[in-house]
Amino acid sequence: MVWFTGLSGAGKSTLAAGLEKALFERGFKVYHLDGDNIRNGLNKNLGFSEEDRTENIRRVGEVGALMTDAGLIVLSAFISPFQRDRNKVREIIGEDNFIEVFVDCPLNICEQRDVKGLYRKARRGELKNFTGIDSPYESPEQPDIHIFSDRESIDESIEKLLTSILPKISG
Ligand code: GGZ
Repeated sequence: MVWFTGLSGAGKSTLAAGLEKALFERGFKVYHLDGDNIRNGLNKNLGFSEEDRTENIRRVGEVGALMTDAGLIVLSAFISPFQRDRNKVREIIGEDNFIEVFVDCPLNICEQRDVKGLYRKARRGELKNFTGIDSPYESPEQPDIHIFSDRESIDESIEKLLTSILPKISG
């Protein structure tokens, strides 16, 4: 399971989608989990309190474990702000099958991008518990792969991901 973590707007879903395509083209059976297919369905009842985020990540980990068991390469793109929650998923999936990818982008750049206007809402107080504004994000200390999305092009980042991941999932 390839686990993307990072702030909203850092580029997790974009990179997961790009990696999904690159792996699919190489013949791998791959599935991409993110807010769109998880928070609108299985995790519909969860919000953004600390407890709900922890439960969100736990369920994604369990679903990822089942899909991994079924032989899929699972890519997940969730903020997953707490190190302990990411560590738990690593335990569920198993050390050998878990690759943590830190999509690192300074908060001010994510805020400038503000693709969905959520940072602006959070700054105005219209959206509570927003990661990076009034809810914490714990950066991974030792990610398996470290992407600097403010300095690397998407293609460069995908190349970096493939170089590191292909040897682990091939044969
Ligand atoms: C963070 C929020 C919030 C709050 C709504 N905090 O940029 P997006 O829009 O598409 O991605 C964000 C997504 C985060 O959901 P996750 O399931 O990845 O979060 S976690 O892992 O912490 O459980 C953002 C949107 O949901 N969003 N409210 N308060 N992001």
